[in-house]
Amino acid sequence: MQEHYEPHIIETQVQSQWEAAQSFQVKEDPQREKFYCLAMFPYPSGRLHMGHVRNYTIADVIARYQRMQGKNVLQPMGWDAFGLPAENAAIKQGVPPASWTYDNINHMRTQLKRLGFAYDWSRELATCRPEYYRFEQWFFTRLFAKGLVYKKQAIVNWDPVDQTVLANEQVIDGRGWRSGALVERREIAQWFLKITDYAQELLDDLEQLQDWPEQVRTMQRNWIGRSEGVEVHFSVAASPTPLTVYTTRPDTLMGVTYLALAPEHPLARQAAAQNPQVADFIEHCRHQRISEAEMATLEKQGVPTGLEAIHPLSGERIPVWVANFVLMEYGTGAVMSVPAHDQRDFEFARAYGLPIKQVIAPASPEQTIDLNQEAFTDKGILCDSGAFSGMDFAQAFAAIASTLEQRDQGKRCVNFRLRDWGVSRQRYWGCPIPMIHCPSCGDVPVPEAQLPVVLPEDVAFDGVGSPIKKMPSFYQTSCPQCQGPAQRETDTFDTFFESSWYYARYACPDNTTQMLDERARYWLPVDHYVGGIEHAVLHLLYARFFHKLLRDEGLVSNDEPFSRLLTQGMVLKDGAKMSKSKGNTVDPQALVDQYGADTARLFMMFAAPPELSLEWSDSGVEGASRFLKRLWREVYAHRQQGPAPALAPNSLTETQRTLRRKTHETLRKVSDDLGRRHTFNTAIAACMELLNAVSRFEDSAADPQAHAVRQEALEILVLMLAPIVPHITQSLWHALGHSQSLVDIPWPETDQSALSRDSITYIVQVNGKLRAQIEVAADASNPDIEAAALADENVMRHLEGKHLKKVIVVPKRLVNLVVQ
Ligand code: HQ5
Ligand code: ZN
Repeated sequence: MQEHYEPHIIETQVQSQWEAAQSFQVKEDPQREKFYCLAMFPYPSGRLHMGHVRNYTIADVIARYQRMQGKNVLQPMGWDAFGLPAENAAIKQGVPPASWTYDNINHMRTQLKRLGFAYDWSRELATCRPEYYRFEQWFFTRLFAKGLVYKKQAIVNWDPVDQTVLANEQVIDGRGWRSGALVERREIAQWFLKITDYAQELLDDLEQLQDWPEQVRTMQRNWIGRSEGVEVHFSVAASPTPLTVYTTRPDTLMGVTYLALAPEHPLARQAAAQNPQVADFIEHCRHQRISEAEMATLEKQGVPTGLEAIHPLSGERIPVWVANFVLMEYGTGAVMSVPAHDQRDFEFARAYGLPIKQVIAPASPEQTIDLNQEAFTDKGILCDSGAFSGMDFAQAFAAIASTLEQRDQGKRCVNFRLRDWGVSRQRYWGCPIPMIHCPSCGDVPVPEAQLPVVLPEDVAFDGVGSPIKKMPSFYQTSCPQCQGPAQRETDTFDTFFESSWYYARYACPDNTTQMLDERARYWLPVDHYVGGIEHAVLHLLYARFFHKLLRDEGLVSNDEPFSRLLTQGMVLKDGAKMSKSKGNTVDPQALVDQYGADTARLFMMFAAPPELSLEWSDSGVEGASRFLKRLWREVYAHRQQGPAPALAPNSLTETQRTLRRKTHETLRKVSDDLGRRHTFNTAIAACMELLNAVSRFEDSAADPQAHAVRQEALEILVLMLAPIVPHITQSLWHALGHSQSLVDIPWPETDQSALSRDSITYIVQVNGKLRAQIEVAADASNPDIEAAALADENVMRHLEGKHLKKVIVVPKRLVNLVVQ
């Protein structure tokens, strides 16, 4: 053993031992309990960020701990390789997206290996490889055959100068990020997956996910947004078809004073043909790309169409407006407006002088409302609503819905806020959508035998449109049905398509003929998934949806992909998120170069519990490094005294027994912290305390049992720290006299007999209130315990002037004194 801790030397050595022994390659073994641990795979953006290091360290600690529990642990790694960053870099640096991506993968793989993560690298995958994406192309054609895929017109951001579609993040203050041109809304045909068919199941199955953070389940629940309401049909004088709106507040129907249409609504277009003011307004809205998120801050604008609708119950004529706050993508693209009972409708009505009609009064007479100031949005009692006046919300809902249904003017329905998933991207660096458009047969899927549709990687990329849209050798083809000339789809998939099933493909990445095989049924579901909260909704919802699609295709056998989820907090510096734009990043490479991987890992795990944000601190890193050096020194000094004899637990001195007790108490706590609570920071703190106790432990060289007790303490300490700092512990394990690799050693067992104390702590209560804690001998009799309780000073104070009625002794726990 070297006298000094030299992390770089030992880390390289240990890593090559793992590599030579293929320590982390795993096979299916039905005899053993499996554990599938997964961290969200990275975009190969260039170099690792400190956030990646944290994310991957957390997962690695869990994986290594579970392996020590004897489980067959799978922990794979791969690359979420398609997407916009590669295109942006290609424009900036003039390198093709493919080579930029592969270079980054190579660099980041080296970085991950340097950190010592226990990955089964034989399963590595990159989503930009045809070996991977061919199967999602095949799966898409299966979904098409089942009617779960359809094409419809949808709105995109259009840059009129670059003649290209922009992603939302490429639109800055309404202008194209490259050209600076005012971005327009444009409708183009795009492919959609019917996630709404699974909305109810996606909602219901959240109940199964008890080991997910409640926050994430709530976010998904809200995103799915199930509501019960009524569809109401308003007939419109100039239109043969009625105008349909959806409302969750049919009780307010008598308070409707106008209707509002989305600018893209067909009736709005019809009005625009007659009315130049409407046409101008619709044109104006084309330049406002409004996401739902922006809606709250949007200035509400509108114009009257001149059309009038007939109120289904009162028969009154009410005006129809076009308004920028109504989205065509949501509901029916038209809403009924009740200014007295909806704040947005209220503001709009005030701005445009539309009537405000109260139809709901507060249920409680104490509640005062002021409809000159704001809408009254609570549920209450109906007023001024004809036959419905006096009803509460539930009664009015039922009565109004039934009336509408009887008259064929509406119907009850369940609505979801969730929209179908638009998967088309007008981008180059993505998986080609495997469809062919034939002038006579329409949209035809690419036949299985012709898959994959390979994305050409060797292209000139200038950022003005996608190269494959300009490449006849790519898009010209023949129709699989009629053999006539036809055009390939040149759009590519949203990259969430690839990340929706990668976790399953790790089970069988080498299968060249099937998307998934029986190995997926062995490994799935993922037992522990670790990743950022930014994926709480989209990625995690799409993956859950995809899993159900895979199940319905017979490819997996359970309902949910991820049994347990841990969302780690951010890495901050000076209180702010580390980011390039803020210029406050710390490069993990520099950290590893200076201190080694173990210090980086230890710092990450010690500085905060995993769910909370972690504040970067140079002194924290120093502290982690010092601890490892001290651990090394302690083992070195210990081994200088030669090998330890066998431990004889029954012939120990008091001091020796105390250290043993500390060792096993620490082990019991750390097992719970790592295995159940996932509070790695408190586990490390306990290990630090144990090392302190070892340092303080007086062991006269003359007593061989002292040496044995310390040997045990150090061995257990090394084993407990192994998941967190796997390199130094592997070295120290050998130094402590073991030849077997540490990665094959099971988690140590707590020796209950070492825990038994000579004294027991009792709580003393007076009339149920805690008044003292006393130490009594483990073999003390009840009268002894009683006497000790009564002798306590604080207890005596509370007994003064009182009469002791009864003493209750709960063995090993408490004494309650009942007084009057
Ligand atoms: C973090 C940072 C950076 C990253 N490829 C997708 C992705 O987010 C994941 C797919 C499953 C959709 C965390 C982040 C995520 C993991 C990979 N991270 N802080 N890739 N500054 O490269 O915590 O939350 O951006 O879990 O690292 O991030 S990624
Ligand atoms: Zn055809």
